[in-house]
Amino acid sequence: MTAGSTRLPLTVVGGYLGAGKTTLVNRLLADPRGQRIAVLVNDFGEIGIDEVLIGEAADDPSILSLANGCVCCSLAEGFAKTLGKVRGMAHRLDRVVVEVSGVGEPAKVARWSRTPGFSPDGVVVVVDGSRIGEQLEDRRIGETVAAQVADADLLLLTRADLLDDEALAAAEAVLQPHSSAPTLRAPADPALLFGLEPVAGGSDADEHEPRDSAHAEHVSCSRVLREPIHRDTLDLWFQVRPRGVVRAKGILRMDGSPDMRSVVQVAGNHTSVTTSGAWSGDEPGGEAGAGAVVAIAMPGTPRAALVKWLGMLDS
Ligand SMILES: Nc1nc2c(ncn2[C@@H]2O[C@H](COP(=O)(O)OP(=O)(O)OP(=O)(O)O)[C@@H](O)[C@H]2O)c(=O)[nH]1
Ligand SMILES: [Mg+2]
Ligand SMILES: [Zn+2]
Repeated sequence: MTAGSTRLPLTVVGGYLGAGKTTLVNRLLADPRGQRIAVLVNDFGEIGIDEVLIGEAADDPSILSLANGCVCCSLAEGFAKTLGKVRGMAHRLDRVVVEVSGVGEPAKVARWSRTPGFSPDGVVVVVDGSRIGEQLEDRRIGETVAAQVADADLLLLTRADLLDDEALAAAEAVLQPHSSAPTLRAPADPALLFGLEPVAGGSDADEHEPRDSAHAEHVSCSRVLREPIHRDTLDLWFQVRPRGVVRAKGILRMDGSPDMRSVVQVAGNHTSVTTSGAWSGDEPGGEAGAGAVVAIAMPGTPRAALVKWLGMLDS
């Protein structure tokens, strides 16, 4: 950066639903090496879950949330406004990280880093090593996932902890035809991932006209809960996930520990319930409620199936 310049490096973090983008951003915020970081998080579902989960990781990061749509298309205007806000805060920031929605096109978002006040700092695409093979072959989402991978300056392979060497090598091999970007295995040192110069030398994103066929149209649905949930209900709920559901997440109260924040995650076949601090009343769903859950499914999934599935949590 030249002296007196106030251009903020902007890093884009993309990758398919549930790949591990927020986990990566949180790791950076937990160890920011003295950098002051603003995070713009684009949650595809109607209710912003990630903004709460990111808020946990750091003392006072600047988190700006963009929920209910995708910044690469339907929310582009809202994103431009939010970037304007960030520009106004530039004097107290060192870097901006944008988590793109799990369906979005990272390169489209990276174009904004060439607007006044910002400088491009690369596109990191997070890939779930346990699912990438099947995702690339899926006729509904394969193109979306391949386009994301092709946008990467650097690829981060997650769930490496769950895979043996053979499976990891297989995941790296299926990525090869789609990208020549270097691939790191998670967890990777955030310093390697942020502070990147774009490999493409800066002109790449400008040369491409926006793809007119946007990414696959995923179906999403959310539900605010009124009562704390029983663990058995949740386990059953995991089991009866309708076909097509790729992602669900929520922050809610369990009846065994109603004063705690329970975080529910479904990413493909991986499910988890963890606790994350005390219930504050500021969680999605409002003070009187018991939290909220968002579900996202493949294009073509009947929304009614999601409505019914989420309804199980609140009956
Ligand atoms: N075992 C394992 N789990 C991971 C890894 N990375 C992420 N996860 C888990 O995967 C789930 C989804 O992770 P997130 O970081 O929320 O994924 P995301 O890409 O931000 O998801 P969306 O924003 O909804 O698209 C969480 O339960 C994480 O704890 C990893 O490297 N290994
Ligand atoms: Mg996320
Ligand atoms: Zn989009």
